[in-house]
Amino acid sequence: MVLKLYGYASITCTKTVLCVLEELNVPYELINVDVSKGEHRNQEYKAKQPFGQVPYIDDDGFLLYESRAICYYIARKFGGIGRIIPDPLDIQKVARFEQAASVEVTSFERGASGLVHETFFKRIKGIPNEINPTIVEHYRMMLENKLEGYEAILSRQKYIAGDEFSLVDIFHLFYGALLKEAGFDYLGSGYYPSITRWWNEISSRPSWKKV
Ligand SMILES: N[C@@H](CCC(=O)N[C@@H](CS)C(=O)NCC(=O)O)C(=O)O
Repeated sequence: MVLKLYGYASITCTKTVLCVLEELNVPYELINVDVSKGEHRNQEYKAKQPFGQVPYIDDDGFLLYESRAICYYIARKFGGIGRIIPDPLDIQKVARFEQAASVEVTSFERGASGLVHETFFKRIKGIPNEINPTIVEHYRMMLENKLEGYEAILSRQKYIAGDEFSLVDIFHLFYGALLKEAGFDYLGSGYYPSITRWWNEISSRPSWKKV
């Protein structure tokens, strides 16, 4: 039985999981949960994903939610070790990978998702009048501050966890792409040259293009 991914592929972090499935050529079935119709809010759905969010997977009866945890599981099960996650015996590589993974959550997603939720998501929900410029400024400054660090890291190495492409690069794609949609083209504009070199490379991979 192929792995079932329950998610909403157009504007959610379901895309992160899809990208990993494509990157590793894993057969899967995508089951659409229409977030715009609130299909993720009922009790039956919450029995599978207690926060009433997408995505989750059902791998032959094994249920798992949280997109990053799902990606680790897929990478370990479907040949991603040594390709997008490090060999667990290489403890220094693992340490650098975990460092990068922590940076993504604490230094990138916090600012990027804050900006995207306050601007782009409010626009597509039809409530642009609720955009609060003070909140936008807060997240904009938070992200800009962190991107200085990203520029320094990426001027010394090809990818965020070292010189090899990894799952942590994939973790940046979803909010990275939405930043541009939101009108904050920090990554691709060339303003931060090393970030733009990295961004152009990771966002043009066939797996992400397909997603
Ligand atoms: N940390 C969770 C976040 C899940 C999440 O925020 N899902 C969003 C889409 S990216 C969602 O379901 N939004 C609809 C809602 O919360 O009503 C993960 O990575 O899976």
